[in-house]
Amino acid sequence: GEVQGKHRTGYHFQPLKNWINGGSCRGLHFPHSPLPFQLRIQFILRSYKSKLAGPMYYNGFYHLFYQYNPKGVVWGNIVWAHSISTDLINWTPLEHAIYPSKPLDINGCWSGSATILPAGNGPAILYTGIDAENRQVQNVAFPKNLSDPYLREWDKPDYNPVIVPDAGINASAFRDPTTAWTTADGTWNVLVGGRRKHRGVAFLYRSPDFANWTKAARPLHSAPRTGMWECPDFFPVALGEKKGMDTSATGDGLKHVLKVSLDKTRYEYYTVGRYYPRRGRYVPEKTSADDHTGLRFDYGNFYASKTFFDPAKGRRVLWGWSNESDSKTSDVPKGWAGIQTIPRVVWLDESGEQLVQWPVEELEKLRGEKVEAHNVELKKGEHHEADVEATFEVPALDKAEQFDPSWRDPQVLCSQKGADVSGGVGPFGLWVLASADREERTAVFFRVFKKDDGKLVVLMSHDVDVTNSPTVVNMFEQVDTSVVESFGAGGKTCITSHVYPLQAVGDGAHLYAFNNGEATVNVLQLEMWSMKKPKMN
Ligand code: DQQ
Repeated sequence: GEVQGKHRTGYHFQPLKNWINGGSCRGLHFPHSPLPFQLRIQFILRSYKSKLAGPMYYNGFYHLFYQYNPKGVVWGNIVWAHSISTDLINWTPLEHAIYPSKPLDINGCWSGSATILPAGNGPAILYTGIDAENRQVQNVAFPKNLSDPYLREWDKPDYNPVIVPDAGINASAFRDPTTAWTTADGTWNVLVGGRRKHRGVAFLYRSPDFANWTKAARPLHSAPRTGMWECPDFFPVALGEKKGMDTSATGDGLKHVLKVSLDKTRYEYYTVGRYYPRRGRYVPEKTSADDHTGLRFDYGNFYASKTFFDPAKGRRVLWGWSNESDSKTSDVPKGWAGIQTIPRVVWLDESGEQLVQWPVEELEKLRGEKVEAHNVELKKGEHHEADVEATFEVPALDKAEQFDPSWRDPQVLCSQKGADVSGGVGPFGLWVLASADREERTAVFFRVFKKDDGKLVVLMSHDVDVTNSPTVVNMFEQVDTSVVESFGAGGKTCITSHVYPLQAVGDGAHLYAFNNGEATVNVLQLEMWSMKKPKMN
């Protein structure tokens, strides 16, 4: 692991305040506990300022469009900035793709999505314009010149806006069109996020030609008391296969996923369900809680995510935006900042009930020197310096603590049973971004419990322990942010955290394996690589 120093100008810093107030402990249960415990942890490089608008792959290039304020350090003046890449890792910036230019988007070009049109007709972008009356309207844009491999310039046809809020729609809660998909007769379908009182809504619109859109009689889906649904994402996933599917794919061998970003709580949840194209309805399965208590892509700092189908590698790629806080008072000292997480491949788990995520393989290009450790035995209280793909094995589980059925919220449990609270089986795991004296450290760890029926429950957590005080923001000018992204249980449980160490930076950043539980744990394998710097804009 490596903490990157400041690597380009115009790079704003983030204070400690919000991150510390934001809670440092997160976790959850794995419904099915796999053994041995596999864990992949990444210290990733800060990659982008600001948040995602719409990613896509077209003609050999990955395009990242993101919400950006060219004028200042706070959210505002939103345009679609544009970078391209051939490998999702090294990025080249281009001129802004979409920016306020007409009454239909003069107050901002907000989130949306790209759709690749069939028959060589290139990509189209649907995005939310904030119009001259401050209404949220949906506009379409096309590349000015399809033979430009970079697709630098985008045109907004005069027939825009293509979707306006009708009398039944709240014009300030109507945004973020999805990637469009086709149904049987070639009809286009798209979702727009919204809210009716406290009910979150995914409005459905249909079009024969991508230009004329009509609202369906009923929304595709909605759920009570979830508030505004921002950045909806709706896509098919293959049954029993890792391969990704085009957004328009249909058939028996698939299910659908609906993800929404909750403005109210600033986190995302998804359901797995069935899509009925003719009825224009999506029905989550019983195993998918649909009241925002269910599954999340990530239990850490992760929002406004999007997926896209990558035909070059036959995979669906998920990208999230990670930011500390949306509050203006903190944005000012912190600067306009935010991170795109490393893109993750996403597919349906064998159970067909939840998604699995794993960082794109291209990330491995950045791997430098490798360090390996095998079969290290960790007795209680022991720690070994190492640096990160780790596999732990617990030979005997009889010391597992009893699971109290009243424990409902893994985050609460995690805050009571942190990495230093000794237990039966676990806590064991890794301290990352740790100073040599381990005063500063972020624990990524497991703890195993036994239920009355003999089943095991595993808690995976991040526990951040940074000794510096939030009042010394100015001292950190030289230090870059680090992000810890963890993928547990082969990618079923993901946690993203921001960590702001004072000592544990550069050569001062260490990694240790630790065990604070009674049961001995074997580190079957621990591999670690230093990470090289990509070309980042
Ligand atoms: N941010 C965008 C909106 C979206 C929200 C504006 C997500 O389109 O709803 O920058 O954080």
